[in-house]
Amino acid sequence: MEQKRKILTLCVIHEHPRVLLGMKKRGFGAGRWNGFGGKLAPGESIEDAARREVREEAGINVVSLEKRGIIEFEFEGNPEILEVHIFHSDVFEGIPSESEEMKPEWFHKDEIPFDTMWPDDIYWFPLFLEGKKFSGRFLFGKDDTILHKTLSETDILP
Ligand code: 8OG
Repeated sequence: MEQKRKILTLCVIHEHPRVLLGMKKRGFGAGRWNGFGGKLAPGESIEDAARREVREEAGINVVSLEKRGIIEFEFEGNPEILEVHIFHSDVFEGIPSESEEMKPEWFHKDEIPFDTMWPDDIYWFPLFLEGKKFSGRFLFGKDDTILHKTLSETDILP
């Protein structure tokens, strides 16, 4: 079966010791806290898409931006692969504000609401908060249960 790959961005603002997450109000992942991100616009680079999505969803401009991870997500019975590029930012301009898609809120790094986040986040967030780079793959089954996972630290990210 041919596998279709879709590239997505995800940016987490980490102003130590606090982390900015948004409650996703609609669409894929609604009802979950997450970083800010989404699909690339035609012709857009991955980094430009990451900046644009944070601006649109949280009303702020990221000044620093560092890629920290790439994770591939697959859903059983669906040939599509979601390739999510995860970015860290600790310098931004503006005040986070609610958008049609996201309601931003700060969380202390020890109080991240993993039970209302994607179930894979609990595995990679600690690496992210420690400043590590990582790559991995998660296969989800029914009700977003994790059927298979690989996750490892890496020095190089494309
Ligand atoms: O454009 P849209 O809102 O559908 O983009 C989906 C966002 O969700 C995008 O930022 C990537 C992100 N995302 C996934 N899967 C997962 C996941 O398993 N964990 C987290 N934290 N984010 C995810 O697509």
